Amino acid sequence: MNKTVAKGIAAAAAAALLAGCGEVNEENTGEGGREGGNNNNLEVDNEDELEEDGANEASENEESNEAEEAEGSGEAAAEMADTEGESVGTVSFYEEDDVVRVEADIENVKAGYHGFHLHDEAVCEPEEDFTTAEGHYNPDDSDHGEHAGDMPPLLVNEDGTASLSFTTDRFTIEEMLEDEVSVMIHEDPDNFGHIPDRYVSEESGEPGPDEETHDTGDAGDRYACGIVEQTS
Ligand SMILES: [Cu+2]
Repeated sequence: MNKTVAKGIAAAAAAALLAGCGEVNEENTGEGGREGGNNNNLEVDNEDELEEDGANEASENEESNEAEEAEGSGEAAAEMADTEGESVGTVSFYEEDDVVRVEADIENVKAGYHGFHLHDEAVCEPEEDFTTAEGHYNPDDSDHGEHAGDMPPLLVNEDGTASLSFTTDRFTIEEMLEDEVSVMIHEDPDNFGHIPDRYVSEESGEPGPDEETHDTGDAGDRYACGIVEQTS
């Protein structure tokens, strides 16, 4: 895949989008958000820890991690924090044969379905409502629903917790780390671009999904963000 070129095309094409998932902001250092509240109050669940990652033993419910790397139990992980800087859990990534297993262990999020994606930049800036994480991770310049970073929605229970485990062959851990991406939890459900033709967009006047839906899945504001970091 020619990610650099595809990313450039996607960025240019999406430049005029509204706020939300697809908003693209050209300037980005890839580093600015690293201290955006992602490293505190980590709650690490080591039940699924892999054998080669012995360093995290007995760190369950550990509360103080000062500027350390994410301590999820996978080969990569994102410590998720909301716009107030409060921890909302961890998303871990494991290499598994030819796929990547993604495990989300989430808390303190409002009940219901939430759009759940990889976004293009490893930047989580709450003061920017996480918009500087850019649009969905989409190295192939696809429409929403087919973005590499489109993941199954989070279903959050009444007590604010969610647990999700699935596999995907749309990216590898190596690609994620190389391309520097973030994980995003949105306020609203994701429609995956599934808008039947009997619906006509007010924006475009055309039936079916409009450009914003194609880019964002209409998942609304960005609720929590976490930078994907290597853990082993
Ligand atoms: Cu998103």
